[in-house]
Amino acid sequence: MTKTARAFTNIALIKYWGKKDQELKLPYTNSLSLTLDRFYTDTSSEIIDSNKDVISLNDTLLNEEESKRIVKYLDSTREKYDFSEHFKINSVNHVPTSAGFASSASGFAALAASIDQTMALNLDKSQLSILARRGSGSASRSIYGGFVEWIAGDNNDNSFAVPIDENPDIDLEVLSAVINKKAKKISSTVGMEKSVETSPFYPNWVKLVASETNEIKQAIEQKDIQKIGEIAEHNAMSMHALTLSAKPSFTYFEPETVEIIHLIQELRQKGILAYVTIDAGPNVKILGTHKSIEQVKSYLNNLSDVTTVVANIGHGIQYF
Ligand code: 2P0
Repeated sequence: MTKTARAFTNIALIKYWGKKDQELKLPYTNSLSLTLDRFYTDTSSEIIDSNKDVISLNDTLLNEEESKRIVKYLDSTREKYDFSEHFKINSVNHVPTSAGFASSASGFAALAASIDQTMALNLDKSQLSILARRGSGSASRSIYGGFVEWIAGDNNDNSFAVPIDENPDIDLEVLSAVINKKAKKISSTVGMEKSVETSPFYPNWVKLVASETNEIKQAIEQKDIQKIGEIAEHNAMSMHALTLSAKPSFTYFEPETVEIIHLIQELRQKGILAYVTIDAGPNVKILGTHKSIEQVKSYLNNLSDVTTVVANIGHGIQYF
């Protein structure tokens, strides 16, 4: 019977933004994330008697061009683990684009876990994280639940995620505010490359991430949501400062992004505990408590062209 691997998406509180090795996906810095419960990818794989992989996404067969990134990934996995089998892969994303999250983190984590199962590679969690990382950097963190740190490392074998607290007892929720607008997209892969190459602030970013990673780990241990929020917001804004200071300058922000940032700052002045974090797109994720997120939601629902969805803390890889 074919088993299915399920991986949940994660939101970075300390962002991964820049690679020192493109091919291996080795980052310049550590990063730290929270795995979320609402959005996940289910992937199953079976060995087929063919020399070509057959890939379906959301029950639709992908053509050669669309399958390219996954086939390349499978080729490197075959080489690394020295097997020649090809697969029929079915991946179903429960990460609606309308929820404002990218699916590459949960997608490659679920794919890595599925291949591990089907080929009985018996990888431990660190090896699984390495395998997921080769597909997409942020996927390395989706192996675990709760708070997770990806240790940058300096070679293929020592760049993987470690759990910080998989089941934290903390009243922390994430509200995704999705801006219903099709913006011109600069992929995160390209965006981080441009930032590394051209932003004069990049060396400072590397230093900042080192200190903020230590600070946020203390705040997590102390279950200090205000401190977690302050650090995460500052880290996200600093990442976006790298895009604004690139040559040529670019930004993922849309007018509505800035409008929501201002709204959250105003709500904080009214005593509502809420902080923003933003990835390589215009949508805003808001960190807060169950109570404060309910309050934020009611304000955001007054904005046109913005939809909201709330997530709680999620699990690591599951199989069924
Ligand atoms: C993160 N992002 O830490 C950062 C913050 C987006 C902004 O990881 O090139 O799809 O495949 O390794 O993992 C998104 O980048 O990039 C990302 P690749 P990935 O979550």
